[in-house]
Amino acid sequence: MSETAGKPERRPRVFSGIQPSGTMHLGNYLGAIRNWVAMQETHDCVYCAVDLHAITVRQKRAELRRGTIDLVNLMLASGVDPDRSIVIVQSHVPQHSELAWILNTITYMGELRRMTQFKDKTAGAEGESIGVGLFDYPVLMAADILLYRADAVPVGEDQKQHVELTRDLAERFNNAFGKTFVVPEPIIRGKGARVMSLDDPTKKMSKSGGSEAGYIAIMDTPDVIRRKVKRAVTDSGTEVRPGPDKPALSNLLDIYSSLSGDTVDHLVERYSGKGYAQFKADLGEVIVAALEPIQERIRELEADKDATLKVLARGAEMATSVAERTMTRVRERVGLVPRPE
Ligand code: ATP
Ligand code: LTN
Repeated sequence: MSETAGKPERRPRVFSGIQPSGTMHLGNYLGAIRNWVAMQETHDCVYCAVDLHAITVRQKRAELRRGTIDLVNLMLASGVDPDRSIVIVQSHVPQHSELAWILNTITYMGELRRMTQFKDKTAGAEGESIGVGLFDYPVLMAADILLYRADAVPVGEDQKQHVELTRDLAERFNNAFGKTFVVPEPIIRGKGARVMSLDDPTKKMSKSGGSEAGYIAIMDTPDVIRRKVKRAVTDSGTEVRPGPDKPALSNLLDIYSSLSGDTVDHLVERYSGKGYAQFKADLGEVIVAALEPIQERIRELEADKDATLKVLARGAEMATSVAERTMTRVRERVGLVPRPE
């Protein structure tokens, strides 16, 4: 920790989460986890598998359990370092749910009704059968962030509205009850922020929508990866270049550039006159090479289940101590009688 005039400088805090609700893919890695790893250099970070968010959509018990551990293993294998960052499962720290309840009391129905994710997820469904958890999802997310007094929240574009609601709730609480929460900023990264589907470059690469051909799963074998890239849709013409008339190539070039570190301009030059086939063959190898060490590390973690559980036990302990400090203050501000010792 750096020191200024003898006083330890507080590094800005980060909180982010991913739902353990399906197969993790290259979009999750490039759009989220890789940035999480980088942010450890400059921030104190809390990274969370948000299982309570995942159950706003019905999950199968065994799959949720497995998916939660898989997600934590992916974080660790990608370089999230539990000696520097706090790694937790959301349900292990019950203060998340407690704060969500209190924030519910200052949240307006109208605000939640306006959330585009809620509108998207319930499009076409009858109001009678829409789960309250889905409606309340953003309030739990606000609780996640505010509990740790996070300054910054790295998220994809789709989550910006939820971080804005979090800011509004923090300010509303502070105004009503006295300064308690830090008002957090969203961090939306440009490159890799939106990896598009391989079979439809107008849609984001996604585990829930679309077919398996559209995404590269983190654990896809080299052969599957090569095949998916080879079959990825391309645009008309033969030139390897980005552009509004080339959504598929723009996406493939972005993926290549994000993983290899080459600039897109440099790649365009390298593949000038070479055609799509050569470019795709090379891109397949770039993805295989990038995922290989992560897959290897995941296999090691899977072989030593206790190691992951130890990380989570330590994470929950550290997180609880920060979260409980915030909650003590919140309960006091609201006027809840402290539990007698
Ligand atoms: P789904 O596929 O069901 O829509 P998801 O893959 O978006 O879900 P989330 O848990 O909602 O999964 O997102 C986890 C993180 O990964 C978020 O920060 C999100 O912005 C990021 N992310 C997901 N898909 C992509 C993508 N295609 N490109 C870039 N980032 C993505
Ligand atoms: N809603 C987010 C996941 C999430 C999150 C958070 C992200 C839950 N709590 C707190 C950042 C901070 C998503 O769907 N990607």
